[in-house]
Amino acid sequence: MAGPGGMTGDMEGRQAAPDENIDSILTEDRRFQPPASFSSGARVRSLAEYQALRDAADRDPVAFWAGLARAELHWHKPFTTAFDDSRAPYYTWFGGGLLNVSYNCLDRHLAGNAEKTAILFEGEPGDVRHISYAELHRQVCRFANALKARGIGLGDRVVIYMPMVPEAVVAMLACARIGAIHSVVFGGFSSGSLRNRIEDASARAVVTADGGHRGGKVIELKAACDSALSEGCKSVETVFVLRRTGSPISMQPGRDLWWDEAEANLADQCEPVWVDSEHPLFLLYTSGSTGKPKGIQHSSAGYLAVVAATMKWVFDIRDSDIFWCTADIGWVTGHSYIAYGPLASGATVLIYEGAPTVPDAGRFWSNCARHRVTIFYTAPTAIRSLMKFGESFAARHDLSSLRLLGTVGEPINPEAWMWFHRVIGHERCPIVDTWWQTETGAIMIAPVPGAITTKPGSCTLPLPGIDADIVDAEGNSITDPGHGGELVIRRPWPSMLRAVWGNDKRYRDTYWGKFGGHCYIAGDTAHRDRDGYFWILGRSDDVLKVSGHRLGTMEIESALAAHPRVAEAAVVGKPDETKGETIFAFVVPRGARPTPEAAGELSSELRAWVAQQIGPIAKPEQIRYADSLPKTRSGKIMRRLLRDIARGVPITQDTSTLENEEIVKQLQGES
Ligand code: 7RM
Repeated sequence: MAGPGGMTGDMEGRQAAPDENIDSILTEDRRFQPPASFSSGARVRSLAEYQALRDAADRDPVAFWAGLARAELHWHKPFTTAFDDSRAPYYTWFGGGLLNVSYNCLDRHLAGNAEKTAILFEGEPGDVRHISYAELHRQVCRFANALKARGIGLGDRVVIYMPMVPEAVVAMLACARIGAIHSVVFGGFSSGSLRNRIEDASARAVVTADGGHRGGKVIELKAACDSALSEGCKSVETVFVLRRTGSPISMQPGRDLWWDEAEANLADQCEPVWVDSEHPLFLLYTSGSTGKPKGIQHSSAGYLAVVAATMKWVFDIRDSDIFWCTADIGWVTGHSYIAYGPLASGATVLIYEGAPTVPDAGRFWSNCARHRVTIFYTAPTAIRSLMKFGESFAARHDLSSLRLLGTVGEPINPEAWMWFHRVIGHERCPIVDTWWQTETGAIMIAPVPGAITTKPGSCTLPLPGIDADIVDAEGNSITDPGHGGELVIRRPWPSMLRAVWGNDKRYRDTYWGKFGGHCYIAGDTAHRDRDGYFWILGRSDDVLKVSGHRLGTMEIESALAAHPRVAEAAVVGKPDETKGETIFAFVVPRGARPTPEAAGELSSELRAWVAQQIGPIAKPEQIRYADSLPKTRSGKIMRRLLRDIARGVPITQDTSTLENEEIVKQLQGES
């Protein structure tokens, strides 16, 4: 599968040997200039214009961001202190200012654009709805009033566990309207994961649905919610339940309320609560290198300002665009580029409920054609899996409305990039490969499409104001082409995370704990090429990206270890052509190692167990059993050895210190 540049998907994978990557990057010589027709009408039209923006930001970053925040947002009261680093790394932005995020996403568009479609919805079964800004405003106000009627107010946490329907966005904006803090939990997470998140945030309310449509099946959200709430979760007073699938569910009197009944007779006007710039807009739990996901806390003003700016810089958003981001609302991509970015921009956003392969592998292209999508933003894993079905599915649909394509979530291998470019973009649409994280809030490194020449597999250059760098172990900048290091951002920016909910130390240590502070550590490794372009190699910590979903190896290990038949477990990622990575688990069983026949059965049981503990996305693809795990003298699991074993490549580590070398054979499945 090597492309003309000789680069394979594998080499792009996490923690591939640095020299393999260097070779591949140095030999990828394809270049794609912004089409003149695109540049001429773009918001940023040339390299010079991009450079001027960057220079202005570098000369005086605080003044740059302050100007941007004034331009992008409606302020109820202007801010007085653009940036405060006196409590570093607990930085604050736009102090003294008051605003409301839902006002910025709705009310300010009503004067000129009330009847413009805000949300264009298509359910998996094919039901379509057009919701105007005026109608969305009414829905948000009504639901905000329903939250208030149940005592929810400023600073209260509300967990949203919903299918991909417009009401998920309505619930988010309703929280923002009254200053409640939402925490959206991905609908693919299990009741156990939901419970942990409810408890960590002490949520007062949960918003869910009877179910959702996905992959031709009904996802039973309310049932999962009931099971989560059956233990602990004492903070939850109300569960709002949207009718979506009509599936039979049970309602607990006093606690559970149907969405429509909760808002019956309530006004469709609701005064926005003006909050401080730094008031938390949301928490979003994400995996790190410990067993416990962290509640990433975002601000109101700084977050929205940069998200709105990136809609212009990266997506070149215009009034006539139909913008479609295929992410789930439960991930940060859905927060920033389904809900807040498009709506703050007054754009029309398509929300699609279901799977890409229902009724067939042409569903994405059919959606693009029927809704005249102009900007299409998706994940490399989705592109790779649709590529496998061939070109005929895309050929059957009219993709002429598309003008810009984007990717996010993991490195894209040049082969998939080229397919996206040719088969979907008809060699006409620039591709923006966008690097960012839950923690960064908005896109940080990506081509500005009218200005930057792209190279397949590179996210190119940092956006204006973003001081991205690659450093060695001492924090020194690495500029030599082909030398990898830690990806960092050298100064704070407004949409950065503000906290890890309830854990200031984890925030400080994880993100700012090295290189003398003031330097944000992303947890990724990267290289720069001769042109200064960034090439992301993968994570430098124990975080996996499986089909674009972020998971921690430790989380999966602790789920496995909680099973009565498991004594110990180690999980590593194995590069995969379609999914990016798959989960490979090494398990030390309690008692004797299972016979080959019994192993199959135990593995099915463990996979089901992990699905129940975390969610189906966390199921190990492969499980191997051994009498013990390989450890260093200090007792650390030798993960690099396990990764080599999972890949099936020759072992390069010294295994002579292992107490029992026979273990390696067991782990390799040979004895
Ligand atoms: C937006 C999102 C973050 C991690 C990040 C990287 C990886 C994201 C790209 C990428 C290569 C990209 N948030 N990542 N985008 N790697 N190229 N364009 O995905 O918090 O879920 O994950 O995803 O490893 O650290 S996330």
